[in-house]
Amino acid sequence: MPIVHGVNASPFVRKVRVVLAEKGIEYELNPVMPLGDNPEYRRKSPLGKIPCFEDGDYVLPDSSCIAAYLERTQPEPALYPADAKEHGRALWYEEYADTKLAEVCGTVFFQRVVSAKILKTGCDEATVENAVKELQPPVFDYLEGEVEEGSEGIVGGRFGIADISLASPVVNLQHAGFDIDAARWPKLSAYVERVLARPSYKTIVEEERASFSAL
Ligand SMILES: N[C@@H](CCC(=O)N[C@@H](CS)C(=O)NCC(=O)O)C(=O)O
Repeated sequence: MPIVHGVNASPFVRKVRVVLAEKGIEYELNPVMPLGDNPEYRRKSPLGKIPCFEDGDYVLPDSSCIAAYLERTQPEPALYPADAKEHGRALWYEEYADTKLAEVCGTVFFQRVVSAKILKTGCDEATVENAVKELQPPVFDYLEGEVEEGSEGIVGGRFGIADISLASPVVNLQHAGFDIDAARWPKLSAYVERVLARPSYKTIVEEERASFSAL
């Protein structure tokens, strides 16, 4: 059975797990923590980051690489658009989610959950406030303008890799006790809610909530 190395609090691990769930691929989760210095893991994931995927003698780090690989090995259900322009847009939203959105949601998650509850080194509330008031709004404004009301997917109205990628960092925001304000960003908030209501997401997020509520 394939192995996903990484812990489920990571938006990138979650993204890969949702891709696997959507494609109905069974796997084992090996809870490798980020920022470790295990030389054996470094050989598999040279940047030392999670997730890393392993299937027999095939090893592949990086959530985007893993998702693209899985699309080739198990094409159904398709998670990438067939149309070239839509495919390009899907990759763009994936990139935006993995960089900018993950950063503005991750800052809050790091302070409120990782630092305060796991490392027990306290929460820098000024950093949290800056993220919520200054860093997140322009990102949410941009996405609010990109999402079509009531659509299942941000690209062509069809669910796929862009939606999986965009919803994942928002789960970290929710774990930290925040969310996208539905009054200010109604289309984006409802869209993320629809994505997170899918069975693939629901199962994984419920499992995560149970582990976080124990902290
Ligand atoms: N582009 C990578 C990003 C992965 C990533 O940044 N993972 C974080 C955990 S959420 C990590 O392992 N950080 C440890 C480090 O940067 O050394 C992906 O999509 O998989």
